[in-house]
Amino acid sequence: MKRDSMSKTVIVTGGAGFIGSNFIFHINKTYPEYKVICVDKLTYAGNLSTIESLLSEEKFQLEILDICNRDGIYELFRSTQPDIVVNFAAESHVDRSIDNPEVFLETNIVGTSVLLDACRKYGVGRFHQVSTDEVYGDLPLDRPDLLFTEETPIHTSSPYSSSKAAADLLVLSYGRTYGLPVTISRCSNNYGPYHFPEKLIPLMITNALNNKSLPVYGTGENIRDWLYVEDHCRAIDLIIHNGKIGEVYNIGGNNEKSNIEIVKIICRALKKDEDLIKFVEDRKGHDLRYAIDSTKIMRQLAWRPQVEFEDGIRKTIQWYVDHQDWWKDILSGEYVKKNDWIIETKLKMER
Ligand code: NAD
Ligand code: TDX
Repeated sequence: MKRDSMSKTVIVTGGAGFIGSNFIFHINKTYPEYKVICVDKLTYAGNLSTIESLLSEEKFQLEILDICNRDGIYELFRSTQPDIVVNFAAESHVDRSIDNPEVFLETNIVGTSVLLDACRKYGVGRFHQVSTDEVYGDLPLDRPDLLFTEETPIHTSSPYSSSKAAADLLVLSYGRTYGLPVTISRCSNNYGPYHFPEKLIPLMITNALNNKSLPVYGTGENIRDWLYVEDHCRAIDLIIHNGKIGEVYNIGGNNEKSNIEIVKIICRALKKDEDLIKFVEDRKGHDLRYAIDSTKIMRQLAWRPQVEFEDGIRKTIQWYVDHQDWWKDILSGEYVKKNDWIIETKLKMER
């Protein structure tokens, strides 16, 4: 990867969550001269123990802040003058959006608009929106020839995907109307370390390790295109440094698997009986299949997924076996107390 010798200040929102934390580790390793400011509200999905090792680093700053807090965000941008903003902060779980859409509209749409306004006001050089393949809706199961391209019309199914699509449209409109230097990436399903155990892969691994049942929605035939989280992080790195302003980039693993296949792979790897699998009521509006055509980012930015699914899923399962404290603290709710403790001790001492 081409290294940019100039030091930059990068704001990463949602950095205490799954992909945001992996992205901060990636930037920290690849560009040690960069200053990273993690902005996170610490919703149920934010976990400071994930990024605890960074808190004592000189080039890392943590701001416990809601992206919807306009005054707070403006003050942060004024005082730190970021070069690049990468927006991961979001409500990200489809099932929660079906139960309670409102907070999705607040964070995913209003929050994004606050960040865009801050970028305008303080002349930020690049705003990158981390979006999702779910904005394209779904594809039929019996047409493997069809893939989402960047030209596929937006056609959302859930309150979550609708809120992400609305944010994408806002981002593009700020590019056109105000000339804001924006880019968007739309990625397929990620997996890897620090994935919150409400999502399919970590839920199945942690339930299997606890000998609990494995709830598969509907028939389990729905298909997702899985990408190892580090490959997603490398793609975003390439886009923020070399991507064309105003462009949308699809990112996918070219690795389609049905949900039931995934669950059986996990059972085999952990030597658990498939009797643990329980078919349960289907998700409302359940998207059938996602499949991404990544030709554009491969051609323009020479990105390729580097982690084969067999390796990635083996590493991921092993990570959950080796880091039981991390996810058991989440299941027990202890991580919320640990967040408070880290804020009280480490964060206050740093200041
Ligand atoms: P996550 O739920 O694990 O993390 C979200 C983080 O955002 C948490 O740390 C949370 O505390 C923080 N946050 C939520 N609301 C906030 C607010 N109002 N202000 C500040 N911080 C707030 O999510 P993830 O899976 O890491 O997803 C990150 C981004 O990537 C999201 O924008 C999501 O839409 C997108 N995405 C995810 C996937 C995937 O497979 N997980 C795939 C494609 C795109
Ligand atoms: O218990 C479950 N049983 C089950 O069968 C859960 C939690 C999920 N599923 C199914 C639903 C989906 O078909 O597994 C598939 C994956 O579900 P999730 O892990 O909830 O992911 P998905 O809905 O595909 O959305 C994910 O990818 C796109 C992320 O959560 C989004 O943030 C991202 O935009």
